[in-house]
Amino acid sequence: MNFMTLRRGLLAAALLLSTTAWADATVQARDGWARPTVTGQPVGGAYVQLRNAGNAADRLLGASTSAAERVELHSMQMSGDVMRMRQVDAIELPAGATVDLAPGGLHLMLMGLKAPLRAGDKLPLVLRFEKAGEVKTELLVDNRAAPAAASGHMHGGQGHDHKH
Ligand SMILES: [Cu+2]
Repeated sequence: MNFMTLRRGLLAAALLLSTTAWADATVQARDGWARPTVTGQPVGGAYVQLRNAGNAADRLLGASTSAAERVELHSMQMSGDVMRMRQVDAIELPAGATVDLAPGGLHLMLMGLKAPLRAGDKLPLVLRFEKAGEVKTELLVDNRAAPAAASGHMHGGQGHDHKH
């Protein structure tokens, strides 16, 4: 038994101990997309909507795609006048919550792209959750409008613009 198998076994045992966890461990991903990239661009932003339909909080711990060497979880924060992104260890997904990974906020960073992402491409994406385990979805490469116009989240008094 290797370490991963052992770890999964322990996880499964832990979930079985809390009576309703299995039935409620329903984490869904939808509307995954990524920005097109230009030749030579090593990284790309990717976004997806996560929903936890269960009664127990879960956490997104990581992701992977065959299109990139690895995927990082990033957040964006204002630092003075500049919007900066930084890597985070996990993205919390409270029970019953929907969390949008979207431009200007939490997102996935595809690191080490193997080829430029072209509009219309579909990339397989595997999301790894602490409790729900692996959730498979897809990223559609799509040239979407600027985030501030598309979602109300970043509106307000900040008055700063950023691109990511
Ligand atoms: Cu990023």
